[in-house]
Amino acid sequence: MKKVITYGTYDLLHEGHINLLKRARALGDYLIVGLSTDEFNALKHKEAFLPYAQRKIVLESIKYVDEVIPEENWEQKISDIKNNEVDVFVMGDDWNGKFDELKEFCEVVYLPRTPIISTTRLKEDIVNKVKK
Ligand code: C2G
Repeated sequence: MKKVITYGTYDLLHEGHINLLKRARALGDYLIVGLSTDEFNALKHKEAFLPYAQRKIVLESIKYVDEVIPEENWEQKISDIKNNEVDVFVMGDDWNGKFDELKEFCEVVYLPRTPIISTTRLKEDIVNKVKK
């Protein structure tokens, strides 16, 4: 079984997230998502609109996702890859090159981001709509 792993906040799920998960899953037979905890998001200077528990429920309902584990720090990727016998690490190419050190442990694939859409933009659009 070829196992794939990817990481992210996956807040306010949108097409860009789904496109990434779909393509990541297609690279193997089993997809694990390391979902950023609220505490780790604080380290990323990122505040999710939805708490971890809700983001986890949403991710686990997606047909491309086989397992969700907590992402609590930057350093856990190597142990996650080893402990889960991961063959492929995938991220969107906004992270291009940032995780090349993982090439020692598995294949590293950066996939083109879906243009335009982002959680930040969604939040801005919602605020602007409500103001009208
Ligand atoms: N993504 C994408 N296209 C978009 C938006 C996001 O392909 N329009 C991808 C990102 O490249 C990432 C994944 O969807 O691979 C999740 O995006 P985020 O939730 O924004 O993840 P991020 O905050 O970048 O966290 O250790 C890695 C970090 O946890 C990544």
